[in-house]
Amino acid sequence: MRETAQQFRTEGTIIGCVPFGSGHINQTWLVVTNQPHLYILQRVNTETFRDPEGLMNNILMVTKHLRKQDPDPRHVMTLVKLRDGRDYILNGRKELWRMYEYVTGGVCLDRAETAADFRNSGIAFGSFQKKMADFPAEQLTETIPGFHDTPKRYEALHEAIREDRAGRVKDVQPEIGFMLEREAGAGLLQRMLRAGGLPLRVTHNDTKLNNVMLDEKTREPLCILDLDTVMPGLAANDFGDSIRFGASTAEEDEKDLDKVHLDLELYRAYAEGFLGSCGDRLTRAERETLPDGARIITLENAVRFLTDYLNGDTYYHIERPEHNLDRTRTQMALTREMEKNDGIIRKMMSAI
Ligand code: GN1
Ligand code: MG
Repeated sequence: MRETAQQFRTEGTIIGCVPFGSGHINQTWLVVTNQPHLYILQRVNTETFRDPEGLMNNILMVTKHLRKQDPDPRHVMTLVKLRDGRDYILNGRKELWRMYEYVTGGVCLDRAETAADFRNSGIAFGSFQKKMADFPAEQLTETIPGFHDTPKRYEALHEAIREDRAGRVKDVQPEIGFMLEREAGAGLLQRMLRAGGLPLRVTHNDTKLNNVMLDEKTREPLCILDLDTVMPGLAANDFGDSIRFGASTAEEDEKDLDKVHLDLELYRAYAEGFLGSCGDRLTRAERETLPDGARIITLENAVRFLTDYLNGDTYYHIERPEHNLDRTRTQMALTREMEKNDGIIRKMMSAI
């Protein structure tokens, strides 16, 4: 790995590479040198991202577009070139390696410590969307086709149930029942999109709180991380995935479900930040579907985690045998609370 890191134009000599972050798909290391400079080295999962060139082109175009509007190096991810001038390594084994400058003095949170932190992440994702609004979306590769096509995620669940590769179907009947009861409603946003009722935007599609970096001291938003899934998508999904992850009172893989609740104050704080920075760009239908986005993407994540559990844990990194099942259950608990509080949420949203 150090040999790989050495191919990039780092300042100083590389002393070591330490595993870093909490991503479920790619592998990430912090690269330490004998200079103050730090770097992030990543091996991108090319089983998941089947078009590595398209993905890296997206990132090059998107970071360039963002940098044009705000050149502060702490406000946008900066790729480090290779010594031979290339932007990334794609080797004969189809491994994709890339390096970023490490943004110093920033933090990424797995859980909001205060409502202000979460509001700031809403500002960050809202302004990301606003800055990307004039970018021609058709130039972007769809890095994972159908990524937030919820009915397609359901098809994968049905296949996993039919095949029952890990022999686990018998153990998760209540969870399967939960998903099936909600299947008909899960296609709402896709149907609206196809009927021309919602516009396609350039969206991030993985707007978890830990994908935004805040200033360690001031907690002001610095930059948006993980641009692998930036592609044409729905505003409601970006809003929704943030709520799913950050408005929860517990982490995504909490085992004790009594701890997992939807925090409406956090929900409101995020909505204020997000709408404050891009609300004027949204159509009325987009605004109205934001709570649907939150509920459906939470359900979608539950479906995806359960599918992976049934397939024998082949997609997400796991650290314990029932990790994907624990994740499924937290997402189910949050989905239920979003359903139960739908009226209150809509009232709250229309007052912002
Ligand atoms: C994955 O790797 P990470 O943690 O950034 C996943 C998201 C899920 C998320 C759940 C490419 O993101 O879609 O919502 O896990 N990314 C991909 O935590 O599948
Ligand atoms: Mg990600």
